[in-house]
Amino acid sequence: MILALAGGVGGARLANGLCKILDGDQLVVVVNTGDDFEHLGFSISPDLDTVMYTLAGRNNVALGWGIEGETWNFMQALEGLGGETWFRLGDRDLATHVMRTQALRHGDSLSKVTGRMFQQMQVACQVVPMSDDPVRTMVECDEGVLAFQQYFVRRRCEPVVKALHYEGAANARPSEAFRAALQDAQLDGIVLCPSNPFLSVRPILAVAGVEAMLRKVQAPVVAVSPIIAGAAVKGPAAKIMHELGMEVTSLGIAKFYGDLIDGLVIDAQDAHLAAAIEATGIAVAVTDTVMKSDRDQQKLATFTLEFVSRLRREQSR
Ligand code: FO1
Repeated sequence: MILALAGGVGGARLANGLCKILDGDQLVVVVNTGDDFEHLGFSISPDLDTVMYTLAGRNNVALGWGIEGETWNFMQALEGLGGETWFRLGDRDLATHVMRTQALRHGDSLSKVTGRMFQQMQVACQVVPMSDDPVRTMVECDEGVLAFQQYFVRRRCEPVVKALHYEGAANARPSEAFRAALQDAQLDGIVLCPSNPFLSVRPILAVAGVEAMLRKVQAPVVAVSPIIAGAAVKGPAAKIMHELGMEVTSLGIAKFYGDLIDGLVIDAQDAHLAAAIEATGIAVAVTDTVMKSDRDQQKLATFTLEFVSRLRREQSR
């Protein structure tokens, strides 16, 4: 069984590759909920939705979020009434937020409503939120402390980041399925998807007890670097690394995760960094990591799982 930690576009793409090559009961995908917020009366879970739409083959590729073939009548009507339109909710996407909000108000957990929606969308693998308790990523920047979506969407990631805080994480419990996967004797490996390390992976690791449980896992922990040739494929990962004084390379990613990971998959364009990364005690595997098509996603997923198997064989020697 494989446990994958994901959030955002890169994470959703690798999770999709893993979901396509593994049987439904062989994969648990845990998704960041630090980006979640309440807006216009709705409970919005952007990363869960990006993963759901991607795994269901319904993601809006051009936008990188939301549903394909989206229309915007609701937003236009809201604008006409003088409502808040900086965070765009498409007409189709709106149904997801209505369903989630209704279920949460009714007393269902985020795990429960997420499970139901993934089932309705006929996604085979298990996808769960990192926690059913609220965790909110807060961005300490040159404009003060901004709630995540204020920084990300409203301010277009322009403010200079000084630090990130995951409000509520210290008191949040991992979701039941997440905890069970971390403690499962059948766990063969953990994959940290090429998601933004600060905005997607760290919030998951910050949930109470998660990092300690992860460190106890015998199976290999492998990350896929989201940085290629000094840039992020998508999003502000490179900008944030630079602002936090980190080296914007796969070596910087290796140092960020440190001894939490056993291996790092890096892009062929960064092959020259392999020796320096291995010198930190982390094994390296090199391949093309850009995922555009479904085929790219499955190829990278297969490569990553082979790397996990190789590390497991080496461990047992
Ligand atoms: N991202 C934007 O850049 N602008 C938006 O208006 C926006 C709306 C939106 C609505 C629903 C949803 O699930 C995601 C949405 N996103 C939007 C994406 C989202 O804010 C970020 O991509 C993630 O939080 C970062 O992973």
